[in-house]
Amino acid sequence: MTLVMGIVNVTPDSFSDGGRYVDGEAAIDHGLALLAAGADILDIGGESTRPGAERVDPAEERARVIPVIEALSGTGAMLSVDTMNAETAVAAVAAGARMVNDVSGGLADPEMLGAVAASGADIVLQHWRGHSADMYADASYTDVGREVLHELKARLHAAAKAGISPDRVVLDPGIGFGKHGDQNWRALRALDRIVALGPRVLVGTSRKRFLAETLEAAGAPGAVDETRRDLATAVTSVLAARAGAWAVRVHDVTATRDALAVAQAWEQGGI
Ligand code: PMM
Repeated sequence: MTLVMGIVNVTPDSFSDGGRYVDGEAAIDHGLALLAAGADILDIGGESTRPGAERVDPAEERARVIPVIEALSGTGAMLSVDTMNAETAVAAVAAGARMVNDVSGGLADPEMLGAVAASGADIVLQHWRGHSADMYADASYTDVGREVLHELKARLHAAAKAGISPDRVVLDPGIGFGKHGDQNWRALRALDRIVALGPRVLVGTSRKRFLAETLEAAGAPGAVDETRRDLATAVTSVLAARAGAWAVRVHDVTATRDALAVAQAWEQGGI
């Protein structure tokens, strides 16, 4: 079954958890709660990538995430660090992370691919066209699916050249990163072609703006609150699983686990 990656943001702001998990103790508790809810992987990040967000000083980023990784590594859970900084990635692996989730696919820090190669960790290479402060500057495509596919293939080759074999790579279409509204849906239509490249594939749609826009356009009237975004995320998780995704990255682990279990029963004709 598709794995569920629970999100632990150790930041004062993010796409959606604004201010709730700023302190380390709360982040550790949140990580434990996600594991209790059935998360297979925890993704721990100290830098917001919300559109418009400014960069965080790498030393501050490490001060946020390392104690949380150290504390959660005692659980034996698979931990991933959400960072674009090579030094943070190396420190996180030393603290117990087994995977580096780089939303820039190794583009933001020229040291990243070499550092991960040497660390022995796996790496998530996400489709990315620029930092959050100016995320939409390059959001123009003639064929989103083809371009995402092509650019991910280029990152896969760069990783191989740095000494990271494809079995250590996870590809991610980068939903919400340099993509407006429907561009996200078109990138998701390319998921089976991304899966066909060979490496594992991760999909992150959780609570993202394009889901709210879709519900506003087509769903029931009224405010699109967190509950409705989580329900929409559970649906995209099932569809990502059906397209062959190895894992989905979500805030609400319970909703997605439930949706995946129901879809599996449907496909198998029983539980
Ligand atoms: N999305 C966010 C942060 N990190 N990492 C991967 N691999 N894929 C994503 O889609 C992704 C990510 C932004 O979401 P958040 O601020 O709500 O965590």
